[in-house]
Amino acid sequence: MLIADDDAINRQVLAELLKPEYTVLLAKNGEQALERVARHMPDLVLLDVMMPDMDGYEVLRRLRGDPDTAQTAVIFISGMDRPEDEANGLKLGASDYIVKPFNATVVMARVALHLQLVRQRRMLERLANVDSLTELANRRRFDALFELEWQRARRSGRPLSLALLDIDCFKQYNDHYGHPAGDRVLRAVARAAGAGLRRPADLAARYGGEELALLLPDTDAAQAYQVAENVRAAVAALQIAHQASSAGPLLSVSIGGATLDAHGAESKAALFEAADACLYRAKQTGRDRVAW
Ligand code: GH3
Ligand code: MG
Ligand code: MG
Ligand code: MG
Repeated sequence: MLIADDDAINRQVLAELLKPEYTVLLAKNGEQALERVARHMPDLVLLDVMMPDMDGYEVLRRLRGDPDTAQTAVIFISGMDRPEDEANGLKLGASDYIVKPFNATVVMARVALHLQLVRQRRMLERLANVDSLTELANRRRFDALFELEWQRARRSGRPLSLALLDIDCFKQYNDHYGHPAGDRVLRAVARAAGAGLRRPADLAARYGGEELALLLPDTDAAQAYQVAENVRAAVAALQIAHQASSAGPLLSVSIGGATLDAHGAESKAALFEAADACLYRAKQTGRDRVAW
């Protein structure tokens, strides 16, 4: 956690209290607090209100204004002890407000409580956005990011590529090797898809049962085709036996993709349908291939 206070004694007292249990970073002014939060992403910030140059309110406002730190838990710790001050701090988005001089036991208890809330929020976010079988982004997360990237691509005129992957003859795989073995294959394919992505903004998601979606912002058709082909080849290289397959002796995937070009007029749904039509074509023309 980060302790931000312009008073050296306050910093020291709080640090000595918290250090036995937590990793503690210190900041002696608002600028330093913002810089350390951005760099270390602490779970919790204990933030003094009255500081020269940039006060705690302004620090909190800036943290909330940056998407990376908008969720960071902040507890004000201040000598301003009027109820209005406390209410105002909470209204600005602080998680809690502790009045100085503080009671050490109460500070410890509140810090522990807020860190537990942080952990719970992270767990909820994970449950809402991550597919538990494959650990990839789930359908909900995909839909949200597809909308976001679609809007972004329309604004910027940059290309946006979408690829849909479907495991070949997977029903036969389940029938022959059993559902638990099928689940293991699904996980292996998901890992291969995730490993095939090249940029932080690229997303691999589990779209449906054994269908994955690759969302590739700022990626033109030629580049995206290459990513899809790498993923297809990576799955083939796993050399998973599929004796019951009508497509070949090894497990394979088919991938269909489409690209929104600069200022293209298509809708989001049309981009998806175009990728889906290419997936259908990849299946029709023999599977284990990419169609764009
Ligand atoms: P195709 O090559 O045409 O895609 O043939 P397919 O047999 O793969 O056909 P389809 O894509 O329609 O079949 C989906 C199969 O995927 C059926 C279903 O049992 C299986 N499946 C979907 N989700 C899961 C899962 O979570 N685990 C396992 N083991 N199987 C799944
Ligand atoms: Mg102060
Ligand atoms: Mg399918
Ligand atoms: Mg399939």
